[in-house]
Amino acid sequence: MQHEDIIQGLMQPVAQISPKYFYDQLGSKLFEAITNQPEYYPTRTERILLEQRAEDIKRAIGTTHTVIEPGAGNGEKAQILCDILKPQCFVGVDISAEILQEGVARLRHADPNLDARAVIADLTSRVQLPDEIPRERRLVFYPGSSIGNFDPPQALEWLRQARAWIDSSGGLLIGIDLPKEVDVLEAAYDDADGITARFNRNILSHVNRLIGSDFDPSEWSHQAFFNPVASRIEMHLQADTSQSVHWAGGGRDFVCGERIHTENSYKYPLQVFAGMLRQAGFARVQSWTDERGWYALLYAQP
Ligand code: AVI
Repeated sequence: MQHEDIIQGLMQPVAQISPKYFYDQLGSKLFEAITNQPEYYPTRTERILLEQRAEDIKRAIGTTHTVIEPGAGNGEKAQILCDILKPQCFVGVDISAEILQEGVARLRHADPNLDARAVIADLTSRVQLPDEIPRERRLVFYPGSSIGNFDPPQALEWLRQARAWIDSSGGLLIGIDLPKEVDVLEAAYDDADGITARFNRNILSHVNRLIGSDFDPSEWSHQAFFNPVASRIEMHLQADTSQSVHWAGGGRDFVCGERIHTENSYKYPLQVFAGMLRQAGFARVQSWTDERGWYALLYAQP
């Protein structure tokens, strides 16, 4: 059955839904809105870091033939990097076809000489890149601290996949969110305008469409807190009332206060993450951080 993984997750002792299901059309728009909230510092901090350190980053990376961006979304960050590196080819990989295709079209419009392509793929599985993409001088660009949404073993597996996409002439430029004061972290995942709460609840509407369930999103509250043991923000949806939810061939009762775990966002200390890069086959690692030490960009080479 399609989306069997969703049902399996919902039937776990602590119900869970993969964060990849946040990103239907509305979810992708809400995520974009989150990145503009004053509390959500990662996107802004990364953009400023990229712009301020452009010369150093360019010097470290050198000539790049192809930029590959998994999770490219609307191509906004790709635009900044392509302006800095001037590659000949850009390959955006994303699960949201429409937004990616618009983003790639925008990049092509900004630079008609750029060979910009879209590869629609689910990044939670191994992705095979089309053979015609040249192997030399590839740069895998993974901004936005998206690596933080994988659990550490999956993150390591992802870094190994990135290593397999490049040869010895290539590299990986990756953004990570660093540990910091709990208040700052928790506010970033629970903004005053309630956009993150809407984003979290919207996963239930998406799941309803995918598996034919009858979740009532208005019966669930957004929860976001820092788990210091695992060094991660956890997002959950908490049932406001006891309720029964049904889907084709099954269902589950939730008691008032019971939670569905929807996301982890890991905050890695720089040295811990540099160690993971080495484990994944990247021998040389350089990094840049903002003045507050909140966010880091790392450039890793084989
Ligand atoms: C996409 N990802 C890096 C975001 C994060 O910060 O973990 C997703 C997000 N969830 C809530 N706010 C933002």
